[in-house]
Amino acid sequence: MNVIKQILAIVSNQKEFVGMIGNPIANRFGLHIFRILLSDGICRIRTLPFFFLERVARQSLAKDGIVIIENFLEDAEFRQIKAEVYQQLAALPPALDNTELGFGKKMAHEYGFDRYDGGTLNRFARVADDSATCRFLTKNPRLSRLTLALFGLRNRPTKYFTYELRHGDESTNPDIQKQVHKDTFFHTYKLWYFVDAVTDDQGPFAYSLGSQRSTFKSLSWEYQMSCLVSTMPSLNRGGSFRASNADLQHMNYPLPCAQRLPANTLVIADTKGFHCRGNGLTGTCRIGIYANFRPLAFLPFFH
Ligand SMILES: O=C(O)CCC(=O)C(=O)O
Ligand SMILES: [Fe+2]
Repeated sequence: MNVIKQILAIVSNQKEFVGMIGNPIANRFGLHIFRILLSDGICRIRTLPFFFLERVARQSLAKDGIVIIENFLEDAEFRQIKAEVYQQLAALPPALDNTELGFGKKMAHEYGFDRYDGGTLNRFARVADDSATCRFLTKNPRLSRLTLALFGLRNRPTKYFTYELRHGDESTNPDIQKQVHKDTFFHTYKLWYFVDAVTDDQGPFAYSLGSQRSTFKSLSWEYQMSCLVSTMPSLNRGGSFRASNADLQHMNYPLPCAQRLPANTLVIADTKGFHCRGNGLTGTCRIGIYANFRPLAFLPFFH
């Protein structure tokens, strides 16, 4: 029974290097690389039926790993959503104080949940069915075309949250999302719709363009990392590998590029690629709508 479970783990989304996934011999034989290449292939099959939709966005995601659409909504829609987002966030009870160092646990509340990444506070509040956000954004027909074309997944309005990110003090409790990393070994997607301009003060999302594409050099780095973390239990086995600037250079990937953007911009990123959160001013907020679409890495259809 346990053997079957371990084998099934290989074709699951598990990214932590524990059990079979963290087996040093299996990784020496290339298990991690096998999972990357197989999930890359499955991802192509998943999006294939929608090849005729959103050609420009699809090309941009395939090339750069990120799609940026400025002026995504009509001005009147954008203004309504912005007002609604501010109203909703202002009505939330104050966030609990942070008592932990590092990546915090999800703190569930009736409005959604809060989470600290080091000193950075993330507040996620569910989007109501009768809201302007739902009418104009989460049920937007173009967004439905984009999720099909880019992820091969049906858009689901319940995935979206009103989102406030408040930067903490890096010197007392550093935010590990500010180190360059990849979220997973397979293609997975995050989406932000910003209701304010994002400048350096707000700590813009930064992305290493093209780093979602597997290359010989990136796979050889992944191979070394997989052997390293599976043989040294003291290392972080979370599977969201961190990369130094030297690592990126070695893989021929550019350094992450900060996405300073105007309000009313939609950003979709494949967070298999290397990225990080910019270091914003302590106490400054980045506000908008957020969604995380994580496909089943080894299942092309029927999500
Ligand atoms: O907030 C950001 O800019 C990105 C944080 C991050 O690394 C993530 O959500 O995966
Ligand atoms: Fe990330």
